[in-house]
Amino acid sequence: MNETRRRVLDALADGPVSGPALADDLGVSRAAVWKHVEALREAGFDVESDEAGYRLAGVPDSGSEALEFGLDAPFTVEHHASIDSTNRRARELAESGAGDVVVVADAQTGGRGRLDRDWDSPPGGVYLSAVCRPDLPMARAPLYTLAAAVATARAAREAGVDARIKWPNDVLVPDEAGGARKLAGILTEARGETDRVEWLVVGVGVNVEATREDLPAGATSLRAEGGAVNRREFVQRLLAEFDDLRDDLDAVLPAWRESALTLGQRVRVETPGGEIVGRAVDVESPGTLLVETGDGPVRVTAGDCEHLRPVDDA
Ligand code: BT5
Repeated sequence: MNETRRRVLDALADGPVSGPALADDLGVSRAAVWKHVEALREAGFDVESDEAGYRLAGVPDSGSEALEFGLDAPFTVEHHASIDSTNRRARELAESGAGDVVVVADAQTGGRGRLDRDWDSPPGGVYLSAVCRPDLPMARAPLYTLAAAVATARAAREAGVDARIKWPNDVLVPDEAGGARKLAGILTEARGETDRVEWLVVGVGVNVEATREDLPAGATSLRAEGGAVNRREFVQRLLAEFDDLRDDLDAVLPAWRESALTLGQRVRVETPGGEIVGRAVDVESPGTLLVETGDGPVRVTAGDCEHLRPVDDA
């Protein structure tokens, strides 16, 4: 958001503040202050005014300025009510040199999962893609995916939903029947050379308001799980957690293990080289799953993982 707009917003939050005092403070005209206040109202901010001046009485749930206001991470936000895919838009921004931008949408018309699968993106969700330009060899890039999964699980738990991570990138909510439903998924895309990442786009899709009927089988949403649904707070918490972890990559694996649903479970992993069945015992840098099989330990770097219930566990 524009610097003057941000300062007006901060002053309103600390208000009441009169238009002339604010104009003086910011070194702009009263008409300029009025324009900023009107633009904020237009963006959904509740700005009250009386003889004492202007005062911020409410912040909308969504919108670029609302998402940036109070955000404890150095991202600028580009918000869309609806877009084809936030990852597609973020890649475009990355290619044009942008960094530390997050594209956020309330709905997507062409959301993508891994391997070009579809990501159902009904309105009322959180679909976001962060453009990062880390000083990192490509081999460590998967840590960003794990960091995003941890950040999402933590933000969901903060909202009152017991979210856990299934290797490598699914955020699930365990159910009473011993299964789990998918709350969120993560898709990371990157460009660079072996020794250096040029950019990373970390995309996160979270089901927030949707009912289970609106979602694919086996999916759930924060609302369906009885979570407190304030999309702005959720996005800000997720981004702040993600920002903390990307600044401290050594903390990612311990944090991932703490949130993991996969570790200790019998799993079947479909990998490009075939199927691996065994007990998932650990995750190693930069996100490799260690599976104890009948033939000894196997390290899996990529694949689709299924948690086996005792009945499948033949
Ligand atoms: C993922 O892929 O889980 C990564 C999803 C990433 C989506 C975000 S949204 C913001 C950004 N912009 C994009 O275009 N994408 C990213 P994968 O592990 O391949 O899982 C995909 C599978 O999950 C699908 O084949 C369905 O079975 C299932 N699925 C689709 N939509 C879902 C939803 N809304 N909730 C739960 N499961 C879903």
